[in-house]
Amino acid sequence: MKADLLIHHVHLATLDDPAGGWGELRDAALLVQAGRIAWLGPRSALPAGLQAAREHDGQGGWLTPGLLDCHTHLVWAGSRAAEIERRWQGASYEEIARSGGGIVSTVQATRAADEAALLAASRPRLQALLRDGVTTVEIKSGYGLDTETELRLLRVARRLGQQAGVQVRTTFLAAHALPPEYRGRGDDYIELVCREMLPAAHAQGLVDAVDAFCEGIGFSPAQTRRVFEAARALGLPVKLHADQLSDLGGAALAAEFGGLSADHVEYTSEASVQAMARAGTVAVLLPGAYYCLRETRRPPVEALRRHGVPMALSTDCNPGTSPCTSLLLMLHMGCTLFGLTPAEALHGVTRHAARALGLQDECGRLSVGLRADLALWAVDHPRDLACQFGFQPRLASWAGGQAVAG
Ligand code: DI6
Ligand code: FE
Repeated sequence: MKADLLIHHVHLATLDDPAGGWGELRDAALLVQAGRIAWLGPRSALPAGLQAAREHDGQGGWLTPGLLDCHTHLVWAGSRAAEIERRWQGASYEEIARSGGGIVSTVQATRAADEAALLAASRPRLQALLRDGVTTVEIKSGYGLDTETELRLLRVARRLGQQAGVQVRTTFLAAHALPPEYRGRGDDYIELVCREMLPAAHAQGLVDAVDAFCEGIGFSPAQTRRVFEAARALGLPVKLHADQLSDLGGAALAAEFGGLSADHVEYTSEASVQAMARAGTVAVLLPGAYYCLRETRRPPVEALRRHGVPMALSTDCNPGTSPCTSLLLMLHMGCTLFGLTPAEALHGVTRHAARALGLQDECGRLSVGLRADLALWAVDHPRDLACQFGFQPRLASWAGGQAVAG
């Protein structure tokens, strides 16, 4: 047997267990051929006559699937530090948004930034995620809110992935906030999103999924439904910022459209959880935003478990509510703040995160035939990845069998 890469002297946590186990395999080895996992098993069972072009000594560490950050707004310009300071002095996120700050202030800075400036501002954020073992990142548009800038954001997102050699999935989120020039004309803006912006972005092959911010300070369920119908007409999957600050039935709406995921879900009702379970919609939990906004209402983790809704975890990396570039920290917060188990948290950034992106047959598990997206960790057990925070346990990672720098 021939292989491009042999990784040996490792333990594996395959996360390839629908029952939620670690999939532990001690004293193991893994082979990569043509960017895919070609073999894995106990080292003692390595195929006879193996010819590996390269070998990597795992130093007795743990090899897991490369992590997926399945919900980010990683491409933006400008800073919202002053606004976060205002919040610490007592102003609420909604107050700031309604007074022209919030998302709209990032939109102004982003519209003024060209592609090179956006790449330069965003690359360090991506690099930081990669140092946490991330090999797939979802990046949303939504800080342009006009056709030209939304397309620019999606192009920059794709380019970042190409330059870093990792998988980037792009989500169209023009229905993120109402641009100032459409004040009082939300329906007209949604018309523009559906008739012009989304078709233009899709025609350029820049859209993997469509998202919206369904919220009192965002768009109504009726407006969200129009965006989803436009997505469906183009054959694009949907996901939704749902029930983050109030229960508008967003998660159920996402489920009704067979959504890949409903994200945030702090205020999601049990009926909506049941709708998600029926539709196979993943709940993406975002503890960074919950923490940063000092939210007290937790997502309904118990109900999600009871109804078998897969839970993913993500950074929500964005300038206003989760200025965070550590997915490992989200594992810890998922356990501390939301009551997940370490195994649930790890599944949330691998198997279930892949599903939230429609990539469940591509990555997120260690299994023969899947992409060789791998992360190698200097830990005693993979649960340490969730139990610690601020450590930098990554020894190496590979995307499609290629070493990831960072
Ligand atoms: N919910 C969020 O947490 C982010 N977007 C959204 O719809 C926040 C975006 C921002 O404040 O810039
Ligand atoms: Fe978000």
